[in-house]
Amino acid sequence: MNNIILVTGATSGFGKAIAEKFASHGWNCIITGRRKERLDELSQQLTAKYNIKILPLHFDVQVKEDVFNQIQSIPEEWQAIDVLVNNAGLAAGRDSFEVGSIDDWDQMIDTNVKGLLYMSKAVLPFFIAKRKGHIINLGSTAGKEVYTNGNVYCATKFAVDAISKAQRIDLLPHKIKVTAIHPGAAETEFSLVRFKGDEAKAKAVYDGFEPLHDADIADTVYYCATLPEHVCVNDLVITCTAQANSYYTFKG
Ligand code: NDP
Ligand code: 8X3
Repeated sequence: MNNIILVTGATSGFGKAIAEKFASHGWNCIITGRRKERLDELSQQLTAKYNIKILPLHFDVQVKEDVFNQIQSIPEEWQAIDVLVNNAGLAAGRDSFEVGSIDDWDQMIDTNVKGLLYMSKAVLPFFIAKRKGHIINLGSTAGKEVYTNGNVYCATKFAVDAISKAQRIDLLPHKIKVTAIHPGAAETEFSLVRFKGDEAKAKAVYDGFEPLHDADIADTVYYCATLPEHVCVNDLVITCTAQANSYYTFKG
């Protein structure tokens, strides 16, 4: 019987690399995202390359009804989920507070905070039934220190930090592990999304240093997910060597 991981936001960046990492180690993967073609393509690639099964689920984590309908109708053989990775998320804009877009704020709060809450709540009955499970939440260094013009994005990642701490306490009686992983700058589609398709602006974020790669985060998630049953990494901050925290990155 293969282990099962559910990773949200598997159409790009960390989520895609996490799915590939676990698939390469024989895990069956439930992969989610809004871009159906990318989910189907990844599904075909991973099943062809590794001897595993993939269940692609196409939905928006902001839509509460869709989250619960999709998770509650997972076929029985897929319900024995071992690990939930709440990875789907984004930054929208990097503007000073007084000029920030309220639509951007809503999208970040609805995805990074409410989406993570809905997904956790929807999957928990499966974990509670077997008194075992592992929630891995993607926070950020932005959830440890607020930086200039990070305002609402930072607030959503502070919320991920707080929710992870709360889940860890409340879910203790159910023997559920909760790990929060807080990466620094990593070159994925993150900045392209943040700057709404402006490639030059997105690329400039990583000028002059080597940022984290998506595979670094996939390796870290895999490490945390495969520790012995009595061991849990609670809180992990990971940056590239050139970065100390949200403020200090050595470029050049
Ligand atoms: P990418 O933009 O490469 O990937 C984001 C993923 O999230 C995509 O698969 C996207 O899928 C999914 N997603 C976004 N919104 C939704 C939604 N409403 N419903 C469902 N899926 C959604 O970024 P990263 O891989 O870099 O980011 C992954 C996570 O890591 C995010 O939570 C981000 O905040 C966090 N992070 C990123 C860092 C970085 O520097 N890259 C550093 C620290 C944390 P689709 O568009 O198909 O729905
Ligand atoms: C992503 C890293 O520094 O752009 O969470 O906020 S940062």
